[in-house]
Amino acid sequence: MHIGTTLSQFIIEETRLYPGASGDFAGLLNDLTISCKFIGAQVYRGALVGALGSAGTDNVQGEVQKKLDIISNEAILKSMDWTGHLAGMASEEMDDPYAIPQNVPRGKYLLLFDPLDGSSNTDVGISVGTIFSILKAPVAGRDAELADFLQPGVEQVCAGYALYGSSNMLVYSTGYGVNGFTLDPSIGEYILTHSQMRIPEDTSEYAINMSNRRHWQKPVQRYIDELNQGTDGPRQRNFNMRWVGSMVADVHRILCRGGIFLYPFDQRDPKKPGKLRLLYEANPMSYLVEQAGGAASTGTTRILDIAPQGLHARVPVILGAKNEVERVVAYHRDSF
Ligand code: AHM
Ligand code: MG
Repeated sequence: MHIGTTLSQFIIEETRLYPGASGDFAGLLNDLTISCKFIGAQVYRGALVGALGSAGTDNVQGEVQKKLDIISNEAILKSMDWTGHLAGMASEEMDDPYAIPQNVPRGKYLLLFDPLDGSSNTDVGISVGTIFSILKAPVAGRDAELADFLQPGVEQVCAGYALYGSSNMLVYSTGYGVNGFTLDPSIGEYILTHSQMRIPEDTSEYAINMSNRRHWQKPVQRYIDELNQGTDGPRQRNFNMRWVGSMVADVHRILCRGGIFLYPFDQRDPKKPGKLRLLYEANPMSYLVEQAGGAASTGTTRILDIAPQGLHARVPVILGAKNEVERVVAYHRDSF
């Protein structure tokens, strides 16, 4: 019996790949993972500590906030704001970027996060997660401004998520592939369990909220209709559907056993070209998916190339198995 590679060990070893690294980044990532242990613990205690249910407030997107949204947001802010590694933070749960307290030195990184993605699922015992994206501050050592956060996803220096599922798992990438760690609650450490996760180029499994079919554009309707025709249709084989409704869980499944995930453009609200937010949902997940050999597109544009229009900008998301994503992109090209 031995402990295995701990996340802290792995982070330090990986940092050695970056000559001249100061250790700031390793410190930042280590601190962030402590919040993920804390949030996981609150999610798992759930009703025992009165953490389920709504908080009675709305966030900037007009969505009802759950108590756990607020607990998770505060946990990350408070465990990260004193570290000196950050010039600013931005979250799904806050209208504007969060300013680092006056007495703390300004660091060289920006942290963007969705503190509890899929939180409407907490009340019914379904997996949820924390998504994060780390950028370099354009100017280190001063307070970050809104414009500093509006960098395309290719600029991310790290992206990842914690999944609070049947285990608490931490999955991240700094550009050298994607690695997954499972929390061993008996010692309170994340241990490397999923080395170099890869997404096969082909798949027979897709994830989409089918109830929105009537709102989609033609290329996505065509793609999904063909999958649903199974052996009788042009794909000449059967496809299986899974939809957890927590992006972290749906993407985690794709990193573990392949698949394609779509939250496409839909025509319900012209002000919202999709449901998912670019900076702290689509970008970090697209980074992970590309690092694992998959692809991520809006249907017409590579997600990581998009110049963000605002902190909470939304985009259509189609990601996962490369050949399937390319097929959906080709259907878009054919129809416009
Ligand atoms: P949230 O950040 O408010 O939780 O919303 C994002 C979630 C994603 O995790 C998930 O893929 C999607 O919303 C599910 O949407 P729907 O309820 O339309 O199926
Ligand atoms: Mg979310």
